[in-house]
Amino acid sequence: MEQFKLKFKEQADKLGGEIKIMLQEHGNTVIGETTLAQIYQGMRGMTALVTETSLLDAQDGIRFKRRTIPELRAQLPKAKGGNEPLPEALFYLMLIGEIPTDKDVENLSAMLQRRSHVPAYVFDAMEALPEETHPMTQFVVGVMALQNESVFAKRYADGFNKKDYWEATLEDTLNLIARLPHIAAFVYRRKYKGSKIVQPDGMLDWAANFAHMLGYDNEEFKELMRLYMVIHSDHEGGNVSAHATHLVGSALSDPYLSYAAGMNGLAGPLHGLANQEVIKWIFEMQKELKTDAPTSEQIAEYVKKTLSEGKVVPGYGHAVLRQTDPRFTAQMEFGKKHMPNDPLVNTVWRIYETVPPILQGLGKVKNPWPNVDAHSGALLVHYGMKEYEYYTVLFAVSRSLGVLSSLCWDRALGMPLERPKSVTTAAVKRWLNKEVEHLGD
Ligand code: CMX
Repeated sequence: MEQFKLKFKEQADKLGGEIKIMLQEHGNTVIGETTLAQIYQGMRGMTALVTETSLLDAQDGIRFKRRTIPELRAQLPKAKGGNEPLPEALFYLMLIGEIPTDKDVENLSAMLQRRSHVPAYVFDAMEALPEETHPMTQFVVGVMALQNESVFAKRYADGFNKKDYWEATLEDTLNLIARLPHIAAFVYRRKYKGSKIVQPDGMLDWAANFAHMLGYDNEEFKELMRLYMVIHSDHEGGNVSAHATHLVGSALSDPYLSYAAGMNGLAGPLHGLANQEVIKWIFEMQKELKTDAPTSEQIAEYVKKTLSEGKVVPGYGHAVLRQTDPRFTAQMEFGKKHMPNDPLVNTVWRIYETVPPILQGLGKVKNPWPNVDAHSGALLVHYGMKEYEYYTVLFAVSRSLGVLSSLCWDRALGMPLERPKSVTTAAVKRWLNKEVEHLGD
């Protein structure tokens, strides 16, 4: 068995043992109360999941093994001549729990390269869709077609010991992560570049090869892809894409089925699709105002118009964060370094100065600050990627690193079927009227 797999198994066995003892000693410890409002209002603040890959702090943002985004940018290995962290290194950290050496990352990149072949029938399935089909739909259809390759599904059908679930899950995870950039690049080249496919370059790292297959060989764009793939990868377990992947995986659906479910959630405008909505909204603003450099006053007026039409300001707000998202800040730093005078990027920064006080003034928005999606599109447009409907596919490729690592942990720790209790409003009323003793009776 590959060294990487053995190392993961070692970590999982150690943690599994610790959890067993912890539950024997503290299994009945109460961790909080659930209010009626919480079950009607999206379960905000309800601790109900365990996710090993990352932990979100409302003020400091996401942490991976206690490391913040700025720390990751400083500590994770880089490509030769590059300054941004390699996503393979973060994947290693999420599974093995330590910062890898350059050699570890090289081995992992090579392992992904070896597994990256996508069978022709997958592309045929995507080709069968009308070209105008949304890129996220084309992408998920590709993933679903590839499900035929699932090692977990095959071994389960043959009947295998539950002790081996983790290994088949990790096998599928590695294969899927290796192949996703090919599926994603195919969607882009098919829809926007007349199906002129770019062959992979086996000498490049995972993110740089993805950039290359998309048709962007600019070194700065490759750096952007490395940063992009790192910062979008994971945001603890309760967000829609991570939670959906985990939930579906809890039925022992294989990693292809589980990841596809998560990505259908990512394709919602309140989640990952917000990155396309941001650029669409800015382009519409520029068109209406007849300028590519709107002033703060013009932006403020446009924001008020958006709100008066009953729409959200895309890229702002968050269910957990209560500060500017450090993933926004990391992209802002990238912009200041590589394109300080770009008009669109400057507009994103002017929006950042203008929107928070307006949202604060509404008195109901819990977080008026920008999230990751407020910035990403402007950086892509700078390098010529203007097809904003495609942006969520980039997010999806990155998110595979986090949600599939989590699925490996789920299987290795023997996480059970997820099945919380639900109630009807009639049952709630009966309970409030004291007609029954327990909610749900
Ligand atoms: N613009 C306008 N109104 C907003 C808002 C925004 N950016 N963010 C929140 N609000 C509103 C909500 O719609 C809600 O209004 P109602 O009470 O009238 O329904 C109210 O403020 C309270 O919402 P909240 O508790 O602050 O936020 P939630 O946890 O319910 O929702 C989120 C979080 C992200 C869905 C919301 O802030 C939003 O819709 N933002 C815009 C879309 C976006 O950027 N999504 C991407 C999030 C990051 C990601 O997953 O990729």
